[in-house]
Amino acid sequence: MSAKPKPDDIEARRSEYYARVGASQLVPLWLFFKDWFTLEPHVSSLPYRWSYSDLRETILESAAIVDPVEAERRVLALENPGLPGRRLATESLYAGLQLMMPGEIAPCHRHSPTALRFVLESDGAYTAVNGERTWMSPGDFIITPAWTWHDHGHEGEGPAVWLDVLDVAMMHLFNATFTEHYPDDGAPERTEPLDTRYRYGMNMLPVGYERGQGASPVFSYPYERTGEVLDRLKNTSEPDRCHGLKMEYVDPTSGGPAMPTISAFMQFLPAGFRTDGYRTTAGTIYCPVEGTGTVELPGAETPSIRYEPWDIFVIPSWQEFRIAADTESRIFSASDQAAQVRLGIWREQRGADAG
Ligand code: GTQ
Repeated sequence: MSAKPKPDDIEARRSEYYARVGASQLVPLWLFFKDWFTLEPHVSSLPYRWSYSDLRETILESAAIVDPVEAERRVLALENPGLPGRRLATESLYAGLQLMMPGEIAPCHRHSPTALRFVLESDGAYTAVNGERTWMSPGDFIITPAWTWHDHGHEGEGPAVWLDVLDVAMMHLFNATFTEHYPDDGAPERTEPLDTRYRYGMNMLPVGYERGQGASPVFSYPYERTGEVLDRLKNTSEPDRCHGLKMEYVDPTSGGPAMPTISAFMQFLPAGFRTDGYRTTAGTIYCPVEGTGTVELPGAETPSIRYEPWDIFVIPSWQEFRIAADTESRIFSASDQAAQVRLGIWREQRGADAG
């Protein structure tokens, strides 16, 4: 019969046991079960805002320090203050601000991480995806699907600045990161601009087109169209209590998110609109295009964040928030919702009691 050990024995026996199993690369689950299987997400990233007027000045200075050929990409990563040294905006997403000056070229490469660009300033810059150029204008949303060749150039005037969001942390987690540089500093043969839009983005598909699991074959979503959509719908739609009028950028061949890992949206909030409390497990990076307002963050160390056009702010996973628009606002956002939905783990909670 095994007697229950005496209380004075137990601590010593446990310590001895933990040391012994530890030496064999074993760890008792009961020592960390509660740390791991939390009742709710324990989130390290913090709500944070980068003001564009500060960012702009800082990124422009980098033009005198490094060129995009030496740098590969001239980008300042937006590092979340809750993730020091991690180079990430949220636990799963990297965000960076990229600068191109007139006449510059950023060399052609490809990588397994998926990228999106959201254009803040550009008059004559382009990004090419597998040889097809798309010209960039403020508010344009452009994707660079995993493993597609891409290079950027600037043939116009003034600085071109855009936000990059990449799923690098997910690729690192899976140890699935590959990068390749186009041979001999070249680039794929140029194809006709707009080819993919006419082929896949006009409510028709080539006969025999096989829908893949990957990203949208249409890679450019001009703001001219996005803005027109919001303008058309704002007067005829009742705004959602939590989102206002919010539209998702989709793969027109599947109806699903434009990228398999990252979801992207544009939302419209009327002047004076204050959203209901809301939270989601998808930590989100925002970039307002128009309007000013306040993001209220009940329970957070920073109780609120002000926003102006082109600021970039982060709302972490499971952080309750409301957006109060002072003036009519249009806000771009990107999150890992697409990946979470595919994995069957995405959650949201609507309503003022979310926190
Ligand atoms: O433009 O290809 O911000 O490869 C980070 C990695 C941008 C790009 C980034 C990249 C790029």
